Amino acid sequence: MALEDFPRYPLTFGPSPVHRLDRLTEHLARNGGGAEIWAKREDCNSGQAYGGNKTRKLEYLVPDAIASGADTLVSIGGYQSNHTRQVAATAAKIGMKCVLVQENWVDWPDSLNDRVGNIMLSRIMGAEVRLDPAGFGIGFKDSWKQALEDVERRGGTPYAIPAGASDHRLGGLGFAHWAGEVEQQERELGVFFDTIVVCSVTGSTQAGMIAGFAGQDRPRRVIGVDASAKLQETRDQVARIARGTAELIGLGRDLRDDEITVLEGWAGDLYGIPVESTLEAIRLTGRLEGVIIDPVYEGKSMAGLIDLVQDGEIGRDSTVLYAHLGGQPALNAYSALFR
Ligand code: 5PA
Repeated sequence: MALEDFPRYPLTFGPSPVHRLDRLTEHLARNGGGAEIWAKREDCNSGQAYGGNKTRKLEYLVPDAIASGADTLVSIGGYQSNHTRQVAATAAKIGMKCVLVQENWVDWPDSLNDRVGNIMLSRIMGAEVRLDPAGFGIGFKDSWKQALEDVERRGGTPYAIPAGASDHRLGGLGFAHWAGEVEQQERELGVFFDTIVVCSVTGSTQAGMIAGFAGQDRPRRVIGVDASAKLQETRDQVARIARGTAELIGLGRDLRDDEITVLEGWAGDLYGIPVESTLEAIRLTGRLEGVIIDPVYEGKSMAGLIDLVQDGEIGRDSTVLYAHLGGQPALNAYSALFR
């Protein structure tokens, strides 16, 4: 099967915007860099609850959910999960119910952590939100199985969406599609992005990109920046999903190990806790571009981009595409950082 053979339920506005970050490019050039920086904006890709990277993945899961006869989407994430907020929005849009297990993934001392931002939006959209004290982990959890069983016991039919919609057969398709979209936009803009920088945690965003780009004529680097502080797990997950997705869309060859790059150095010690470089990246991007990024994911990948460009690891002749994957609602739970 090819990617085009998989049904896609439109949840996005269409191709997400791509634009050059002029002042950030100039700033990095003054500080040792030289690469040109552009962004592709998944943070404004949809009219449902601010969109984000999961909205793209869900475009490929929704037809499967509908075909399965389900009436309830069930998923899992941290209190400030962007993913579960997008599942709630998707359920609302397609007229299904939604049950969300929200775990205490981040030991973050904000008394409104389980009330504002993403979790508030999910409640507004009618999701049943279940708080659970379990800590960070992207695997399968008992609380999640319990949620699925409860839906069945009530006479409903659940459709299970794992953390980040990643550990799912179709989880990589959204960003394989994204890769084709990039190629099309490059043609329109007359530019070629030799390097993509993307944040990785549950892995199917980067994995989908890798599988999608692997089928294109011109090679490029997809640099994943780990934000989970569990590098080996992230790497394994990206590699596994990239290979599964490549096979699913009929790439016709194995992915090489050198096509799978996940770097560490910007996550700090813990998932969800920003470090100095995260905060600097957030302030810099805000002040130079008026672009807002979050302290859990995009602030960490932007910190990676900044260092890689300034150190020359991404060369002066490069044209970089920063994948802005969304996530700003979580900022509301981090207000103490910006007083
Ligand atoms: C997330 C994930 P992947 O999980 O596909 O690797 O994407 C990482 C990522 N940027 C990057 C933003 C804004 C994200 O929300 N978020 C998760 C969530 O529960 O929100 C899946 C962890």
